[in-house]
Parts: sequence; structure tokens; C-alpha cells
Amino acid sequence: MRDATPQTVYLKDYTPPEYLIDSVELDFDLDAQHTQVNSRLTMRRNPESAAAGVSLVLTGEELELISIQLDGNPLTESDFTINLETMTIQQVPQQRAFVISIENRINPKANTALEGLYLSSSMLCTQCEAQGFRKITWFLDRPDVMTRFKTTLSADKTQYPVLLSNGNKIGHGDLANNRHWVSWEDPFAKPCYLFALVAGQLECVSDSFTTMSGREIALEIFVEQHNVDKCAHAMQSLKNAMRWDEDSYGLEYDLDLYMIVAVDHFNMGAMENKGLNVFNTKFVLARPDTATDSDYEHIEGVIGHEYFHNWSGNRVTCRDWFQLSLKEGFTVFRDQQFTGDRTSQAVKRIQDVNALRTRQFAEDASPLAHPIRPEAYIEINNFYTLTVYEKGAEVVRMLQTLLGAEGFRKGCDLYFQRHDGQAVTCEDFVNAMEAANGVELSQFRRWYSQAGTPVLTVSQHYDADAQQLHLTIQQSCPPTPHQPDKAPLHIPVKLGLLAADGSPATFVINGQQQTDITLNLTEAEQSFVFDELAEKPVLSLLRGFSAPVNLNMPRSLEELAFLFKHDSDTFNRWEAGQQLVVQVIFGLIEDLHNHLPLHLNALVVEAFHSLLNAEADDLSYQALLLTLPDESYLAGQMTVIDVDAIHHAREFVKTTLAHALEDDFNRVYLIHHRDESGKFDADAIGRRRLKNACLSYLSQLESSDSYTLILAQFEQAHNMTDQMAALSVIVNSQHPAKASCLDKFYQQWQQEALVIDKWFALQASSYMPNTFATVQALMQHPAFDMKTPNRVRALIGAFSQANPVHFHAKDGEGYRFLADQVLALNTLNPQIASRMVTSLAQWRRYDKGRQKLMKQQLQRIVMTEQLSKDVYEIASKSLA
Ligand code: B3K
Ligand code: ZN
Repeated sequence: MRDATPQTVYLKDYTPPEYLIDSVELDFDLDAQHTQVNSRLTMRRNPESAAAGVSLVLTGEELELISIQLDGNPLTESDFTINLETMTIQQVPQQRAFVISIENRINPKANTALEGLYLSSSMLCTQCEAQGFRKITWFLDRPDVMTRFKTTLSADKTQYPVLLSNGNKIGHGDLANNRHWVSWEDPFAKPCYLFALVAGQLECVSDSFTTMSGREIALEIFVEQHNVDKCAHAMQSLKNAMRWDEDSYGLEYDLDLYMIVAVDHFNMGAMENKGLNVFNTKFVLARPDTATDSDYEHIEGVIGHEYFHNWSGNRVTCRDWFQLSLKEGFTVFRDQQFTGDRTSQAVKRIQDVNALRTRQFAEDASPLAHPIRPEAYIEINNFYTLTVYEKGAEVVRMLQTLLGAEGFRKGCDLYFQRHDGQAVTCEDFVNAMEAANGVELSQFRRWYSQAGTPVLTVSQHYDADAQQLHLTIQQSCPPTPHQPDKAPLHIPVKLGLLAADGSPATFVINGQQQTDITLNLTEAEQSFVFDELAEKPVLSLLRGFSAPVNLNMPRSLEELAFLFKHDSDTFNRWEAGQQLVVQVIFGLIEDLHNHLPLHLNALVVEAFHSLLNAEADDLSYQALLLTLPDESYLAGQMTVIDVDAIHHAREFVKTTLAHALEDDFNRVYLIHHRDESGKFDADAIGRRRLKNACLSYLSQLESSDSYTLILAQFEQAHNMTDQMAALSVIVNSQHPAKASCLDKFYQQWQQEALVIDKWFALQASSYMPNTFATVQALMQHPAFDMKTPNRVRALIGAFSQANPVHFHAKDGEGYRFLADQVLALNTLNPQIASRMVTSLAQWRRYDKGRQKLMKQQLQRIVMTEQLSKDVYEIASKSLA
């Protein structure tokens, strides 16, 4: 908990560690409530450190000291001091190596923050990133101190038959009193944030993988007994990821063993600990009847992500936590490429951009905006953000766009070759890209230090006489905290032109004939001329979303409808449909504000009509083309967010389309509806996505025919995708069978925690009138538990982040409710609490009445005594 003034840590204050730890031997005597840790640190002065002084400062929090020795001699009270976060040993040898031996005690069961060593159900596990190791024992808990670990675990044989840690198993044996021990050694030096241990009653699902150099790797997934039947997909995903990293980056796995453990209680998705990943069960377990198609895809993506960290994160790690995007942005980019290759690049790109624009752009426009390489933090856990991860991945993607696939790969090779075994910086990454390609990226580096989403303002003029298109692009970037003025960025802008018949138009630029091009935008304003255009072309700009920017470019609805039909760039084709609907919805919102009756522009109906009647080979892509922009995306485009008008206008569009195109939706639904299970090929997934998109429109009709269709799908479904799709439309309608379906679903799945999470989330995000009362009632449900992050996210998270209409209810009850939960979580689990506060950060974007109510709750939170650093930082920065 917070002392009076939480300290801010600055990037500019970085200094190399004064001491190094060459090796550590850790002995854990494990017990749920009294674990004893014995550690032997072999240390020496760091020759790179310029600091004077002979004392040694180790980090440690919430630890009970039993004894401490220096080179085998016990230290007395006068030799060291301990405070809340550190232990300072007055004097240690400067000219030679020395050994610090520490014995301390911890209580995993009392650790509800789920950081350090904690209890999840009946198993013990660890989470050390970013700074959890200091809750296990005193250490130099910083990523640039890399150490070889040898770990011995001893525990009761019945309660903890499986004892795991990083690296290779080097010994095991029995002890008195039904206890046993296992020793592990990790041959790779690593920072302590990659340390892990697991102990529990776990079943092992095993397989193997032969690497490109012919080494056989044992693959082991550990789960509780009742989950053994849900590991096959995770295992296959792991093998796919290992092969993909060899094929795409030439990177091979290094240890002989790769272990994954699934735990119920986890603050985030998963953790890349060396050789021993710990995963949230959500990203491991899947069976056709329990997991949706999206779950299947996310599991493969997250398994890939953690696996890819073995190189981008573990072999080459971060010098300090300000460099987090070095490993996270790069690894997200790698997992996006992987999923795209495994599924559909077109669909994956749209999903990623959609998430980026809806959520990261909102963060970048809020008081919490920060560059992908932040310059200051109070609590580093607050910086595992969409900006560091998703925008960080976009920055890596832009490097690839600028250097080309081959040049980018050369840069990656050089980066891994130069820095294997080191803790480095974002600068080192860009340096490698430059050196491998003989280019200069100094202006590009601003993407690392400048926050905010740039805006490109575009104007064009066609000169018929000269057969030229003149394009002018201005870039600007709104101010963000501590950055009032922004310098121009280096922005790659991909574009193409379309002829009047929809085919690609050929043009000449810089003396070269082409059909598409990547422009390098480097100035505040730049003009480009495209020659030899006999007719006025239609511009398809920012293809593939080649840079994370907002476009300000006036376009007619006709032009958007044209692009929606013809653009050969799959991203821009989808985008044209989105912008068409966005413009129409904003027109309707204006009509609502002016109390005018609503009419849907016939262009939209026509565009959807021809889409529903067109041939399609990628059905998942087709489903995306049919999906209306999210309410939160629409909110991001409004100066003063009006949640009710957005909802009303969007529902109006959806309902009008459903009525106008009922036959089309019905027909497409029936063509693709099958009652099947266990099929996860692109075709089967695409069929389900497309028909469920149709079902969602049909549900708007609230007719007895549609109700019958929906109920039949719910009752007959043999896969979770179809069951959930049906239940979701039922919950968001006045369907007479709503209560009984929800009840049936609960009865059917009460033993499957991950399915019950869906049940909570669905109800919490419903638009139906009595949702807030339902949420309050669900807080009292026997299956709700504040100590299980997945449950908290399913109920409180879904309500506050995925239910704009009810969370932002005018009376402020939603805000008060959220603040109550944040304060309750603050003492239990500060990381989860601070994630929940972020929904209030955007208070300035709402009307005066809501602003006041949101601000009041933020103030109430900030004024609370014993506030964790995590919550304090988010709440106080939101108010600033
Ligand atoms: N590196 C971890 C995230 C750790 C979060 C600590 N608060 C998972 C990942 O990004 O792969
Ligand atoms: Zn990661």
C-alpha cells in the first residue's frame, strides 16, 4: 500500500546496476501459508557502474527476514537496514566476488495481489514480471541484472506432487514426513522477472517437437485433472508457433523442454517465463463444446506470443522497464503475423486495427496518453498498455513497411545476433534496422518518444487538362500530457487509385509507372503529383492501415460505396463500408438532436444488398464487411460523446437493414447454417461468422419467426460459437425464453469456469433496460468471486468497458458502482483495481452532467486512504 507520496521513476535517471549477480541458488520449502526461501547470491561489483560507495541495496517487499550472511558470516542489525521496499547492506567487498545468503519467509495464501508467489485454487505459482520477484526474496529486481538460476523445491508429496521451475530438471528425491524435492537448473542467464515456479496436483499432457536442426524438444502442458480433455488445441498451437518462428525468422528453441501451466487465477493472459510459461486457463483450455472460434484463435495467438518471447524478450531482454515495447510491441507484431498466416491476413488486420482504433486511440486521446517508450511511471504495472503493446506493434509494422519484408528480416537477424544474451533498448533495435539496411531512421525514432494519434488532413485535385492528380497531405498531432508541441513524424502512406470501372488505375510518379505506392510523409505538409491519368481516379489511401493515424478526408457517400464494392485492398474495402455507415450514423445523430424523424440512406441498403448477393471466398471477411462499427468506435469520433444517441442511431440502422433485407439475411443464414462440432478450418469458422452476423440482424426484427430460429440454434448447437451467438442475441432482445435460456446455460456449464465467465459477461454487457439491476444481483451470485480476476473482468469489466449505455447512465449509478468495486479491489488486487479505473479516465469527453459525476468518483478514489500506487497513479493522472 501507498506511503504518503508515491515516487515517480524517470527514464532519464537510468544508471547501470552497481552490482551484478552471477548466479543464484534458491531453495524453497513450500507451504501454502509458510514458505521459506533460502537464497545464495554470488555477486560482484559491476565494472560498468560509475557509482561510488560500498553499500549494497537489494529490493524486497512484504518479506519476513530469518537470517542473513555475507560470505558465511552472519550480519547483525547494525550491518544492514530494511525498509518497505529495500534492504541496504552497509558494506560489501568491492574488489572480489562475495556471497549473500538470505533466509526469509512468505505467505502465498495471503497474497491476493497475485504477484510474487501465490496460491491459485490448490496450486502454488509465481508471477514475477514486472517486479514480483522482490515479493519472493531480496534481490536486484531489475531486468538488466541477468543471473543463472538453480532452484530446489521441496514440498508435501500429496499436496504438491508436481514441482516445476525454469530450465532442466537435474535431480529429485524423497524427504522425511511425506515430503520430496526436485532441483532445476536454467543454463541461460535471465533477469528475475522470468523466474517461475509451480507446485501442485497437476496432470501432464505431453508431446514433442523436432527443431530445424533436428533437436527433439519435450513439450508439456500441465493442467488440473478435469481439464486434461481441453489441451489438444494448445499443444497443436505450440507446435505451429515453433515451426512458424523457424520458417519466418529462422529462430529455433533453445532448451530441451518447454512447459506450460494453466492456472485459474491470473492477472493477465499469460507469462513467458523461461521454459515454464504460466497461462491464464482462458488461453489454454478449449474443447469444441466449451470454446468459441474466437477463443480457439486467441489461444493460438497467445501461445504463439509467449513462445515468440523466447527470442524477443528472453534471449534479448529489456535494459529497463521503459523499454517494455522493445519486447512487447515486437512480440505482438510477431504474433499478429503468425495468426494472419494461420487464418486470414485480411481478417486479422481488420480485427487488429479495429481494436487499435477503438481502444488504443482512446487511450492516446486521454489524460493517460504516453509514448510507446514512456518517460516516467509511478507503478510499472500500469504501463502494460494498449499503447506499449498495440501501438508498439504498429511502429514495428511501419519499420517493415519502410524497409520491405526482406530488409526488415535482415534487421531482425542483426538485432538477435548483436544482442543475444543482453538487456537492451529500443534504440538498439532501430540501430540494427539501420545498420542492416544502410538507411537512416532518425526522424522515425520520434514514434518512440511522441504520444498521441497523428491526424492526416488530405486534399486532392484532379487536373483534367494535365491528366494529373494533385494530392496534399498535412500531418498534425494533438497535444498530450507534458507534450504540448509535436514534431512531424516519418509516416508511410500506402495508396492506390481506382479507375471508374473499379479496376486499379495505372499512374506515373517519379517517372515510374505503377498501380500502388508507399509515400514517405516527413514534413508537416507535402504534395504529390500522379501523372498520366486520363480520367479522374478514386483514391484508396492508407491501404492496409499503413500507419496508426486518423484520416481527415472529406468523401462522398457515393465514393465510399464505390470503394466498398471495388477496392482491391481488403482493408480499405472494409474501411470504406465502415466510414459509409459512420457518416450515415452521424447524420442520424444530428437528426436525433434536432428531433427529426430518422431515415436510412438508400445507398447503405443498396451496398449491403449487393454484398449479401455477391460471391465470397473468405467468409470471415464477408462477415466483417457486414458488421456495423462498434459503439465505442463511434464514441471515439465524437467531440462530446452521446452514448444514448449513438446506440439509438446504430440500432436504427441495424433494424432498418434487417427489415429491408430480411430475405437476404434469411437466405444467407440458411445457406451457411450447419449443425456441426469440432470443425475449425477457415471455411467452417467463416460459415459460422457469416450466418451469426445474419442472425444478429434477424434478431432485430423481434418477430416470432426470428425468435424461433434463434431459439432453435440455441437449443441445437453443438459448438460454443453457435450457442453463444444465439444466447447473445437472446439476452439483447425481449425474447420470451430469455430467463429460461440463461438458466439452462448456467445449469449446463456450471462446472466450466471459462464458460460461466461468458455467462456473466453477456449479461453485464446487455443493452436491455434492467441491466444494472442484473449486474448488482450477479455481484451476489454464489459463482461470483472478487478474488478471481477472470470473474471480475467478466462482470465488472464487461459492464464498465463494454456497456456504454448503462455504465454511463445519467444518474451516475454506474460510476458509483465502479468506484465501489475499485475500492474493494484496491486492497485485494491493485493491478486489477487499476485496470478497472481506466473507464473513468475519459471523463472529459462526456457532457457536463456526466463529467461532474465521473470526476466525483475519481476524486472519491484519490481521497481514499491506503490507496495502492497502481490505483493512485491512474486516478490522479485522470484528474490532472
Ligand atoms: N509479459 C507478460 C505481461 C506481464 C504483465 C505484468 N503486469 C505477458 C506478455 O505480454 O506476454
Ligand atoms: Zn508479451
